Amino acid sequence: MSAEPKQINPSEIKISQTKMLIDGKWVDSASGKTFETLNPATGEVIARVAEGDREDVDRAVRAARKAFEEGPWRKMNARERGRCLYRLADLIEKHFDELAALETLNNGKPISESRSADLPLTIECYRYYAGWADKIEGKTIPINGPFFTYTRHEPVGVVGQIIPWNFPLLMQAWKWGPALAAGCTIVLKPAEQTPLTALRVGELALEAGIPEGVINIVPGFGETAGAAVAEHMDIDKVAFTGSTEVGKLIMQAAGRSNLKRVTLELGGKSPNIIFADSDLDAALEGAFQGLFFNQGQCCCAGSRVFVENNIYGDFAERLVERTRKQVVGDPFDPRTTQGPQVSQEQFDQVMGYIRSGKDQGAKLLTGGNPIGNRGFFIEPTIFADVGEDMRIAREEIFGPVLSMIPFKDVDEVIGHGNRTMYGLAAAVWTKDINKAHRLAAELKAGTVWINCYDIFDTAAPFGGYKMSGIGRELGSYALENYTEVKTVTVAL
Ligand code: TXE
Repeated sequence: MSAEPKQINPSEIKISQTKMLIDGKWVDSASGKTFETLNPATGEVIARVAEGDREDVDRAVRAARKAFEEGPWRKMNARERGRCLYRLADLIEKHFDELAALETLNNGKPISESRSADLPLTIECYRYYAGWADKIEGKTIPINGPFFTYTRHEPVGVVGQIIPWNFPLLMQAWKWGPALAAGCTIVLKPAEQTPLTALRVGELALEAGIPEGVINIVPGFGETAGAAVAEHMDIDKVAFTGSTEVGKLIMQAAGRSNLKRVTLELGGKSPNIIFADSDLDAALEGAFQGLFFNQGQCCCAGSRVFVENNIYGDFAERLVERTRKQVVGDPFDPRTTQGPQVSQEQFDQVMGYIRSGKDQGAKLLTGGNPIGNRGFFIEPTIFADVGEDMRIAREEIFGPVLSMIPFKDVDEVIGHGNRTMYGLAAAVWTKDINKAHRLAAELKAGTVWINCYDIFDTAAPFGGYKMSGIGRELGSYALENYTEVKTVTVAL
């Protein structure tokens, strides 16, 4: 990371790329259409970006197919593929300030967080998978008879990747890292709200020496460009991060088309469970950050905070007190800890949930209102006494709205914590090691944090139970998504 930046003037941020990347060239869309991308802090247009559709996805898939079958990527020494990824990580690091500013401009997240979380995690992810490129190994297997059997882990082929807007750079890295290490070629559709850093990283990928056609980027909308990826007959695998609703559509499209492999990382309603015997200062910060980090726009947000009865009142008071220290405002001010929601649509959705919480009788402890009349800012909001059947307890809000729910004992909180269609993450705060491990085993979630929250590492797998998704990203597990296992048997 470089030294602390000076205050950035958003109008001085350079937008170097607004076209789409197909076969190593930056091109306009086939239709010539473009769409606006906005600064969520002001609602103003930053740039117009090439709008991809079916024909562009087709072109991108043809390029990716050619690069996969004929190009140097799959046949290149695995170690050289790794070197390309290391160079990409180095280039992202070299352009750290520029990319952090661009991410904040397009997404609205505080610059301090782009710099302390998004950029470092992105760079780390590319480096981690660079190291994997030459370590994807098969097995030898002792079968009956005079045979020699071994497995080859081969790249799955052309992969379609559809990503959301909440962590644009990082979601691109989670998708590109393992796919490129495995030797796949890619058609990426970034979210329509936040295409700018994806395109800039595309430029850096070419500079890093990733050959033409290996990565293709088609910005555009979900129902058009995204659906074309999901339905394409020549895409071997689709990886999607976004809403559960669209995750279902992706799976249906895969089923209707060519049974492409599907991995999904979807929504959540994660329980954050606080026992009276925990380190309450740490639990308080964990409850606060677990929800309010990234404007509440995290798939693993701890949006249901369960607090043991005997500390519930005090904890609520302290949590409200803590929200007063949240600095909501200009995401380029280094002191800001909460920026705007990403779009008008998301702002409206979150405000709708706040209204429903009030209407259904939850107790509003703080917040609940928009801030200012420019950009998509919402006060940090806390509801107490949230009933199990209320919409704010069941549905993903994806905004700065925390729901507090009291509980009496371990059995009750396990039951309640698991009564959700989601299962992405959970956290438990206690000093009792037995209780901690019992909950870790019984909570149906892909990640359980004990006495911490949002601890992410490129090496640790992440993904969901139930309707939070299919498959695991990160770590060595993610490589399985991008490889086919071939069994070879030789008669001796
Ligand atoms: O998601 P979408 P949206 C949740 C969160 C949020 C809600 C809606 O609750 O409030 O989803 O957000 C592409 N075929 N998450 O509308 O629509 C789309 O262009 C193919 C959770 O932004 O799922 C974008 O690139 N693709 C989440 C991506 O899917 C389609 C992160 C995500 O958009 C498509 C984001 C279609 N028919 C939202 N329709 C997480 N798990 O982190 C849309 N897309």
